[in-house]
Amino acid sequence: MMSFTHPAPLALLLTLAFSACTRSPNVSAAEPAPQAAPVASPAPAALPHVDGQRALQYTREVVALGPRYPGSPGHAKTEAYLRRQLKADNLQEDTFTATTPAGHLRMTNFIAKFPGSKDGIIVVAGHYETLYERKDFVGANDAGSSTGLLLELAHQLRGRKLDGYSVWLAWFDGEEAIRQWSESDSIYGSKHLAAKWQRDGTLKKIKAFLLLDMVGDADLNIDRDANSTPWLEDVIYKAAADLGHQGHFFARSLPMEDDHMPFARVGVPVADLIDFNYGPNNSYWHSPQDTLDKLSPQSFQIVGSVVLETIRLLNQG
Ligand code: 1BN
Ligand code: ZN
Repeated sequence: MMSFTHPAPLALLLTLAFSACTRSPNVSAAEPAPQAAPVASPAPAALPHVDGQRALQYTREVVALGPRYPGSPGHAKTEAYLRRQLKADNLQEDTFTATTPAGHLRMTNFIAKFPGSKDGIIVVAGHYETLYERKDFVGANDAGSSTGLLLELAHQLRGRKLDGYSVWLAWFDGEEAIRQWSESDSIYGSKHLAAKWQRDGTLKKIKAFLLLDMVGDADLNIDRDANSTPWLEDVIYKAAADLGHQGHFFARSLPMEDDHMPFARVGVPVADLIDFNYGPNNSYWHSPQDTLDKLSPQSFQIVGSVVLETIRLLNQG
């Protein structure tokens, strides 16, 4: 049985020692199957180890479905793909009708729940849809990367007994503006889910909300978001430093408006892990150049392992 409760150096050693057995033998061929991670004897189950190649493979498969803006064929295919990948994961679908400048649009958030022994929830989220009516934009990094990395986190958490807080993974719809980014025209999915979780009491149980966006850039520099919760960013930085990845974190600080804001506004501790410098002067952002060749498995591995280490630290505190 894996545990998040080992001291960091031991956890790291065991992670490294067992990392070979956590890899799927053939992740570059067919769509990775949504199987439970092995838990049976004789070998003890490995600690979760993020496989950057597999995260990139999930991303590749999502990108291959085409532009995935609400109402597009690629969006419907992505919904079906997420359902297939997450069918073993207590998947909840949150479908709603968004009122947008283009009229009423049907949107769906997906939430996969991995129960823990401790009272409280850590949410890790990202968005999966792409820019509205942009047929020239496949969004490999924005936000194929977070879609793929969240699927790899699900792969790691699947079938494990979590000793700490429950971990809920969320794939948001409707992050991008339909016409022009504003408070009313953006982040439709996260606004909807935060309001729903406020009504049903879920928000009170959330200990931390970690947002992933644009995390696959080969030139990885995660910004420190001035709208996020400082103590939670400090935990993330400690996690990064403990793993030797601090050089990729928080060299620059800037305020980000993104899917974490509806949760921040109602008092949930939040952190937006975003690399908002994508290509020369951020020129690949929202451009047809946001393609798979700009991404690296190492970046997925770094961000994913920092997320898991952050969860382990939060469980200790
Ligand atoms: C991030 C990726 N965002 C959209 N796609 C949020 C954002 C909105 C970033 C406006 C900068 C400006
Ligand atoms: Zn975007």
